[in-house]
Amino acid sequence: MNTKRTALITGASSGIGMATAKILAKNYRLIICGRRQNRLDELKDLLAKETEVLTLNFDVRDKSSVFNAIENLPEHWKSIDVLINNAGNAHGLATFDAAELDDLEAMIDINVKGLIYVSKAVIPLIKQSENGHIVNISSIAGKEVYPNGATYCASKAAVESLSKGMRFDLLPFGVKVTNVAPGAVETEFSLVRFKGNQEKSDNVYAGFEPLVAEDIADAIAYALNAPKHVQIADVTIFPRAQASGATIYKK
Ligand code: 8X3
Repeated sequence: MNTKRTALITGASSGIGMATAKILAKNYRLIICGRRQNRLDELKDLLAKETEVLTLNFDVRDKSSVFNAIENLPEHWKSIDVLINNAGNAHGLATFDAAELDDLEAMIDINVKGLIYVSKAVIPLIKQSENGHIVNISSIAGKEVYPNGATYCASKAAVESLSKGMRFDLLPFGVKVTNVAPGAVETEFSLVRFKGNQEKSDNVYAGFEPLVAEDIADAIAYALNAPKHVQIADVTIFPRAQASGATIYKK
């Protein structure tokens, strides 16, 4: 009999996913998922003294890998209480007409379709839990559109709708759904958005104090730790210097 609840985290090999794994390790067994097995192994080694950890190596875009991984979970791991849909990223920051179609497709494939695949695979297990909870990592970009971000914003607006829709549909099963919408968080996010251009990435976070991944992990832990009758539906988190997706006060 497992005494700890089990949380599955996508995109756990860096940023918000990794910070969330670290903060949840105290109270949860963890299934950490990502594309970079070496990073997952390092995180597993780091957390091994605190909790039991299983790594799953898949790309959320790859539908059959996602379903295979979940369907073939070891028996001992077939009870999942919490799903953190964190995997997601931005590719490029360009006007819609100039943006590369491959970049736009990647954002829809990862942020929207990937989240749907993982959720469809994991929800049958979550429904069995007495404490089912899904946390979807959206973005301020899901609530507001900013220039050069049409498709990224559209992908995160889809996450917002999926959070609301899942909340309706999972009511009969007592599954809580929390939507977390961060503003500027300094992670690998901008480095990926700018395809490895460190200078452009650094510039996004220059002149103000951005959020760090742990700030978002703290909010996730807060939502998960709320009393059983309390459902934190939506959390928007900005750095102190931010007031909208496109408004950051830089010194
Ligand atoms: C990340 C935040 O403002 O760059 O989703 O879209 S933002």
